[in-house]
Amino acid sequence: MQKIINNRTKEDIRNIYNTPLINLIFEAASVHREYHNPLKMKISRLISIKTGACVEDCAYCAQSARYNTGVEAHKVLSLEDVLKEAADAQSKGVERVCLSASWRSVPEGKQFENVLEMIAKVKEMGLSVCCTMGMLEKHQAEELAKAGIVAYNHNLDTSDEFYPKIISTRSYTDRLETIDRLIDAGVKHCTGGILGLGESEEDRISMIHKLATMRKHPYTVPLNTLVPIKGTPLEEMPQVPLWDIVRMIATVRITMPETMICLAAGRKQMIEEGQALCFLAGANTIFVGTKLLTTPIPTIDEDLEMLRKLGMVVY
Ligand code: SAM
Ligand code: DTB
Ligand code: SF4
Repeated sequence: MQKIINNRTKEDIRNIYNTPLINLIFEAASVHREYHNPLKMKISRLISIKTGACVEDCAYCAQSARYNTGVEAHKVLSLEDVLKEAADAQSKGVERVCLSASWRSVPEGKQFENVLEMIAKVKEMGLSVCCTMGMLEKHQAEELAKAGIVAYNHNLDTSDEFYPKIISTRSYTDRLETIDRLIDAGVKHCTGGILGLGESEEDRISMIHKLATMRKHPYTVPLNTLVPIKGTPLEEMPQVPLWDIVRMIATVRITMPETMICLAAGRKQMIEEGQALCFLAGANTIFVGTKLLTTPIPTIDEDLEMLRKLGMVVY
């Protein structure tokens, strides 16, 4: 087993990224089976506890209040509704849920206590819980650690250099600060990005470099491919070629061998054979259900059938 390295140079990452694809996939698949059981697929379900009306201007997002996307904003879900969705997921064999909120940063006071209660109650059902709710203060990260969440999703989305072209209402440094607070508090971070924002290959390499040189590698790297949303500045972006996604997954797998890789947004646009290549290259977790947050995904029955055909088992 190779050692876990977090001081690779950008040049190292670039060399791995530019390996001939057939060799890259083979190498990634080899690393993958040294560190993970290649037949195992973690499935989880997103529950959007607050949808839409977000004050941020992320150019890809259906939930930003700046764009006319047709997404209906709703107030924070009641505890009862959250538990209903969690029970529905559990009845289909899902063991993990991720509570998502369209907040710039996690609110203080009553609303935060409300979230902590949701986490506790969902855990009481025997499910494990992740969250993604925007930026966090130090004490909030500590409270979430106490609440016993599996991980907190907070993406870098792209490179430091390209970031201002996509989001102007917060900086890359803001994102990194929240990730630092999570690490300090002992909460695992789930940190990745999106392909297809108009970024260059160098931006993709730069994002992987940032992730692979964190003082702690992310517990999970979610890789999203842009689902173009009508009404956003990125509505006309072309579809990302499958090979780019596979190359990205393989590079993340080789540079962060212990990390889980989530094939997140974009699966609806992929054929099963394409997804199989992603799993071979190291992706080992997916979101299942009827939708992600606002966009469709394959049905859970379709997903379970695909995994059965591949001989994979869900947990
Ligand atoms: N509001 C929180 C935040 O920004 O951290 C959490 C939810 S936010 C929707 C989580 C991630 O979803 C974003 O960082 C982005 O990577 C991904 N995402 C959002 N809209 C997307 C889209 N249209 N296509 C692909 N990925 C998307
Ligand atoms: C992540 O990186 N991808 C998930 C999860 N973290 C929260 C969300 C994807 C959202 C895709 C667009 C939508 O459905 O609105
Ligand atoms: Fe808000 Fe998150 Fe969407 Fe950005 S990605 S607009 S912060 S919900």
